[in-house]
Amino acid sequence: PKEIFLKDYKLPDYYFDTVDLSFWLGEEKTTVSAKISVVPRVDGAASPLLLDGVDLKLISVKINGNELKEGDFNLESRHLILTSPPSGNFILETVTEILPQKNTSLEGLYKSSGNFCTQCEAESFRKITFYQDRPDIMAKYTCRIEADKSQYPVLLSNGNLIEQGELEGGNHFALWEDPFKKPCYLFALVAGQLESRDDTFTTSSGRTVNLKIWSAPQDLPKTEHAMYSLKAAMKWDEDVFGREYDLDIFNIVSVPDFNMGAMENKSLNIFNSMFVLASPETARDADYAAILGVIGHEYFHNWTGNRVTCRDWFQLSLKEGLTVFRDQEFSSDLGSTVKRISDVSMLRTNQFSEDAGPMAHPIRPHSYIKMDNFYTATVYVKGAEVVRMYKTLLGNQGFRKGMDLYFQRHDGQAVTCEDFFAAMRDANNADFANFLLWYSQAGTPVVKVTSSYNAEARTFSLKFSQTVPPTPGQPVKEPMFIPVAAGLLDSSGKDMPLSSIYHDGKLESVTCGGQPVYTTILRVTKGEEEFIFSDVPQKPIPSLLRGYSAPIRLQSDLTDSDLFFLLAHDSDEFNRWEAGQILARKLMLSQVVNFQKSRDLVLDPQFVHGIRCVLLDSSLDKEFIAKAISLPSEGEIMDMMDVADPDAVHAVRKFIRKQLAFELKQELLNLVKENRSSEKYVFDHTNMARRALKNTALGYLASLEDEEITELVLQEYKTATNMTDQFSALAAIAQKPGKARDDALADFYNQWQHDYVVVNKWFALQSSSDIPGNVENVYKLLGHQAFDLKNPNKVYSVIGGFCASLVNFHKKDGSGYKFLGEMVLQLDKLNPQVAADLVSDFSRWKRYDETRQNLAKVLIFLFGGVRICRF
Ligand code: BAL
Ligand code: ZN
Repeated sequence: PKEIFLKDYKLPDYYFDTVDLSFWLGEEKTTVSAKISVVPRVDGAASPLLLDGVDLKLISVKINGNELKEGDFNLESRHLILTSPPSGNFILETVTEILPQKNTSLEGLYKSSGNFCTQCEAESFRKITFYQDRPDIMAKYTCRIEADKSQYPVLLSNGNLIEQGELEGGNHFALWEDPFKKPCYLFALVAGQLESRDDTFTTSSGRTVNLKIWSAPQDLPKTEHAMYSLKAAMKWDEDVFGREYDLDIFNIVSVPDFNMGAMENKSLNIFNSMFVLASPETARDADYAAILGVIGHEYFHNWTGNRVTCRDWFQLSLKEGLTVFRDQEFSSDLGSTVKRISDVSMLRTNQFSEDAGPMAHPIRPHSYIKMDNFYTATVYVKGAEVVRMYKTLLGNQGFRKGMDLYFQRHDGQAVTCEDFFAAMRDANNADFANFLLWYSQAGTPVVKVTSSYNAEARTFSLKFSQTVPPTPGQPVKEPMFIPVAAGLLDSSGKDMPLSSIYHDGKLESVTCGGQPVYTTILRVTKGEEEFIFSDVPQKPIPSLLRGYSAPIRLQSDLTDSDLFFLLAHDSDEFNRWEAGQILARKLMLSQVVNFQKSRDLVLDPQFVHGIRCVLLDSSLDKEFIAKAISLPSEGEIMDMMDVADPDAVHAVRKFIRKQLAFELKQELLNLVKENRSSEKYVFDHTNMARRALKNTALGYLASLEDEEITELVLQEYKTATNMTDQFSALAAIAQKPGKARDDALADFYNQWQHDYVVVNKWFALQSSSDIPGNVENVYKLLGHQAFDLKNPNKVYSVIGGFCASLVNFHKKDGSGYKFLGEMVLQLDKLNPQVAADLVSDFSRWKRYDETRQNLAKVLIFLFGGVRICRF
């Protein structure tokens, strides 16, 4: 396959107006008939029409009813080329055969767990029929499905069901019509033995929408939370963005075998069952929250992605970054007060490492070989941060104005990131300087800030300097436009009123409606830049990058005592947490040096004191406390080192956790006691926060070598009345090898072996364990009766889970690399997309020491033999 460049984009020579598809779903093969009305872009021009097609058997092709003969077309391995189509509009009809039963790639049409199902994004519609498989071809579709009625009683596609009926031989059909133009990646078909949970939603204009969530009959009781989430998302999009749903039916289907988390096909969302199915006994709070977020995400795509779609795949972040931003806001508005903290942690863990490695790419890549490899943390999560910056700069109302203009201008169109930028700018008459660089420059900007107070002049200065590190293909970078939300704390910890700032030789007022503000947005746009706050009566402690207002690494001159002060007082919750994290990172890095020099590890008593104060502060939200006492991840610390040392980082993190548990044992025991509840499970903030704090405390305690604690944790496991508590206790027990661990894991499997979603959690808990030599256990899990290499969820649980334990994956004997290498080679034959995804766990091999690099090179040689090699 060849590399495709953004700069080479050309308008298509032909558009498709209507597409009538007809499927005969057979047991050996499926026949697909497509009737497409083709409209040349330029009247009278008759250039060849190139159709994409992969793994298709062409049966016939007709133009305007006349069958084409050999010579009228070229059939290549990935294309059907009509060499001289008629000038003017014409009707193209093709008949093809495909083999969904043999399709283990889970792309295009496939059959798994007894049902037919599709996945077309990004470029897999071409595995269903010959088509111009690109998102700027938007057409109106009908879809007729015929199949055996007893095996496939439910036949679903996009849009409205306009006809259905019986056919000879026990077969039946359904005819669906989608009144909205769509790109082919949003096409969907599902057929099988499914049942639905039904409900309705009344839109703001009074229309009734029928909602159906389909699953295997036995799973139906576990779709209640998904339905709640869907209705909440529909209401939220009306309230916050004025976006109403546009059809009379909305279907969600839960399937066990799916490459992605979910897919936003028009009115027929298909979901990986892990993001639909939940009950208090089988799903944790985190699962409930993820379902809410993913159901919201796919629903929100109806406007940001479907009604307004992408011109080409380089623009993926236009829909994904925007929709992730929308789902983050939705989850946050529905009560998750620490959502921002979780989202930033995710960005730091997954995206920062991508941005600093060989796969670094801007949120809008310049080129790709296989688009599937660009469904990345950068496109999604950094993309969402870029959208968030518009909101930070424009405020709620300005951002809404920009969104309204975007929909007004582009409804029904396939557009670009510049179109989004222009809508935001034009709706607000805004000066966005060089903001577009966020779309083209890769790498995480590093911003240094130094501060000084002038008591005589009553001014406080902040000097910024920024650099964007070089990334592959981009050795030199320009300064970015970075919005820095800033406030100043006085000596009592209160926010000082801010009224004016000297900047660029001018004194600028920062008041709002004549009133001083407590947080202001500094627009940092140059390599070096100074902002001087005027009228500052005492030396303040600055709180910078409040709410994490830009996706950067900020290096400030705040002292440890400033950071402890911010941890105790900042009115910005995010920065309060951040102060604790900076202190923890410094502490961990200092101990890594001790470990490497074989010196004793020590825990700074001031740090223990800071954590104790947070634990005992009853004014704080419990979910916030749980976050604030959690240490940065091992990956985050390794990212800060010149040469990553997984053994040292692991030992240090473990040491600090254990030492904290030792010092704070009584406080942690109290938290466990005070936050237990035997009441019925409720998914709301208060209860989730309580459980989060109790279980975080329990996790700390379980790191101690202490009989009494082992008893306590076992007791928590046995008396748990919901999965959140049961699984947390199991994870706590599983920290240490031994009989208690083995027994608890066996007991858990016995209890839940009938539930594959729960069994996947059980797999992941074991495979991601940091117990020494865990690779042997993981090999055993591959042979477990519940494991199946064809199911992506199981692969991610067992193989992906193993790679998440950095200390075992990067083990110096090379056993972890060898394991991944073997698995990837096997998987590449079954499901290349999942194989490629796992390889990304390996992309930062150059960050490690020479021994590990040499081991890694062997693997890279192996990967080079398969086409998934990405570095
Ligand atoms: N469009 C692919 C799945 C998602 O991001 O919604
Ligand atoms: Zn999405």
